[in-house]
Amino acid sequence: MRTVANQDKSQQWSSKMRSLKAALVIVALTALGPVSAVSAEEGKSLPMVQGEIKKVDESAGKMTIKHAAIPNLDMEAMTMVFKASDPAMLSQVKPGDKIMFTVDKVNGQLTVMKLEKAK
Ligand SMILES: [Cu+2]
Repeated sequence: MRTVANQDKSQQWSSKMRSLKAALVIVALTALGPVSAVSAEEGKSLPMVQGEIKKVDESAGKMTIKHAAIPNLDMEAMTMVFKASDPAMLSQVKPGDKIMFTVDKVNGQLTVMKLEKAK
């Protein structure tokens, strides 16, 4: 009797371990999923930069921004023109708006990659 009971317990135990392992695999896959999605979307993580919109030129697809230092471009604070990576950005802002944005060099042009209004 005793032996049978012990065998039962060990079978239960190993089946618990199996489901635990399965759960861990699922957790690991779930954790990896969003990370790879983000890196595929953004390519690389760019630092957010503070700025203020000075001018919006929708026909040229550009905007003038008074910006803080841009670490990834090794650039000091100044006012300059940037290309918009998405034309929709230009209709979201107007001169005087305080923004947070990221910049990268795309085909040799300094381009706003991400833009959001600062709160
Ligand atoms: Cu600049």
